[in-house]
Amino acid sequence: MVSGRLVVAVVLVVAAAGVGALLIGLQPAQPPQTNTTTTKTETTQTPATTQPSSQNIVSLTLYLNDYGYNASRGGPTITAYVGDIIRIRLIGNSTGPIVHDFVLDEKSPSPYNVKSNRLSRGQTQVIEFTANIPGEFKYYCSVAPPAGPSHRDRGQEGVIRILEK
Ligand SMILES: [Cu+2]
Repeated sequence: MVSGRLVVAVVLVVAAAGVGALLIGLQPAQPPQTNTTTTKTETTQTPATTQPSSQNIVSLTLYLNDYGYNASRGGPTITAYVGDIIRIRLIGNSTGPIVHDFVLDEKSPSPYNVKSNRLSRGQTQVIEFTANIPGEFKYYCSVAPPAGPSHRDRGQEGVIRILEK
């Protein structure tokens, strides 16, 4: 009956080996080096650096008629605040060889020195200036024929008001 014992012993060894193998198998495997190098695609959100401009633009169109602005006499009252940019599109709209302009200068009287070209019918010019001095002034046409009344005397002038903020 020796062979029977041997068989039991062999079985035990095999069983032990099996348990060992099982234990090895149960060993927690090294966590796989998942190479997830979290490549953070930095979406650098550049903040909008649009500095809000506090400078307002007062924009208007004036037809240079005989003998007024947008009219046959006088002109619209232009109102702006100190610091505003005044942008005026001038359109020549005279008859015949007559020319007109837009002037805001010491003769207005005013502390400004704005003078457009003298425009004939169809000619245009955009003038722009900063309303940096408050007050109420007259803008006018400086054209004066050698004889007879000047355009201003004929009524070609208007009021511009620059208000304190
Ligand atoms: Cu004129």
